[in-house]
Amino acid sequence: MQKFKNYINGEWVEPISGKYFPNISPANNEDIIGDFPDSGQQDVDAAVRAAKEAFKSWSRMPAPKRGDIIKKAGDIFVRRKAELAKIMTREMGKPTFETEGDVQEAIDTAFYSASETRRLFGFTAPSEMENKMNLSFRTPIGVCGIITAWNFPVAVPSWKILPGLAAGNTIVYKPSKESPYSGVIFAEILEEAGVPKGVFNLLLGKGAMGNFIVEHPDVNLIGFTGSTDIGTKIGEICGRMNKKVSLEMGGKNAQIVLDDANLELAVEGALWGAFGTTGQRCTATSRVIVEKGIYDKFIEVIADRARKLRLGDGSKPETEVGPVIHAQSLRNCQNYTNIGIEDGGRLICGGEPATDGDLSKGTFFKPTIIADVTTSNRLFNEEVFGPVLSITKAEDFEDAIRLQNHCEYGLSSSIFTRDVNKAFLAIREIEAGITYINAPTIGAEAHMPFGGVKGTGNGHREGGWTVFDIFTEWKTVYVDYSDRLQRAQIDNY
Ligand code: UN1
Repeated sequence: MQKFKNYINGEWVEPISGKYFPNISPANNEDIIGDFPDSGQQDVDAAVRAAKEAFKSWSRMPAPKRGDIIKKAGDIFVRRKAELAKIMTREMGKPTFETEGDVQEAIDTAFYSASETRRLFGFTAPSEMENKMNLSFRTPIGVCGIITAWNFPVAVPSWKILPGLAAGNTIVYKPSKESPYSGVIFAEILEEAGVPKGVFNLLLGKGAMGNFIVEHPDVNLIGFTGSTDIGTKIGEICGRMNKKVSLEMGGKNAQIVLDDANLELAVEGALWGAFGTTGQRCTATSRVIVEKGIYDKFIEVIADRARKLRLGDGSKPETEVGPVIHAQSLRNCQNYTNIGIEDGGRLICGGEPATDGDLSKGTFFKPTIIADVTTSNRLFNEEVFGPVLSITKAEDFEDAIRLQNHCEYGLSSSIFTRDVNKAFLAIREIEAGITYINAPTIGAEAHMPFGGVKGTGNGHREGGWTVFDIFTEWKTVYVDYSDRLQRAQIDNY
């Protein structure tokens, strides 16, 4: 069995404890991918020490020079795209066409972040006094602890790590224990691109190790993507320690379909939004809210299409939907299916694990649709993170918006309509960080702000130019060239 290593201070090293854990493919429980370090406090200490030391020189390197290295990382991601996608599919399950898209998102982020190093604009403003100049510019923060989930094992860490590096920070990165191999390749790519030693450090391990990163006094910022439960705990610790923290957590994203919508398109959108990545995206469509005039027709068409989706090993070209991540997730999908029905929903299709032939070796759950789900149904309100879609009937446009906003999360949203007025009203009224018009709730692009309102996050946006608000502090500078003491607010009034 291949043994993998951590990457600390420019070296590939074994965990100090000598402990490892196996990583098993969700498509085939006989396929053990390798043994990965089960890192602990001492490994975290070593990585943070290296990152703190490396910050001194990395933060002083001219930003465009850092950009050259990140651009090179993007080129290497291009070169290794197909190979990396295969590894990602093997360890987390989604079909290869999706993992290739995942790597592409990292490529886009690399090139965008690299270009931003020539554009990390500051602001100037007139001083209220004569012969004085007011400036402000972005400065890096220090050591950033990055903790991410397995569902986008390359794209999501790239959203944080690459702009974080571009801005002059150093990184201690803990990927999910379900996708450590993708983390190893990520580190290999940054190493080959010429990221100096200590600037980027990879620590493999389980959840408890993430805590050591969060609690480490020399880690200045935490960037987290994962469950609301864990994110909230991280937020509490960072609050207590006065650490900057960016949290990207759950979603219960809804797609609204109005009577005037292009029905075929709305069905296509819901299928991709709900069952793409086997429903395991924070942006996944988990609720469809359909206006009453086309409610029955919509259910008929989508059920027919959902039943025909081809489940299987993501490495096979014919596979449309891969496995869920592990047995616990499979139980969770079953549990929410049962809740959805017990709370008054009507099972339309799926609702059970898929076990035909080779599927029995993995953790597959049939694409599931439950209709007639009302706001009192727990399925309407709680995140499943799997291929379980609920459908709810709306009386009219206003009712659809009310149902959409009846939700503790606010990440993504969508509306299918041909009525331009209703589309614009929806943009204004929907409580979510992202709203799509005539497109599904998934599919954010790397150069646009990404994040949610309400229970989804804590007010930050990754992606685009806004990610630099996370990874930089503002330095304000006053230059007085009057050669006399000018007291603000006093001498000038
Ligand atoms: C996530 O599920 O954490 O918009 C990120 C999307 C993808 C990113 C999803 N580009 O669906």
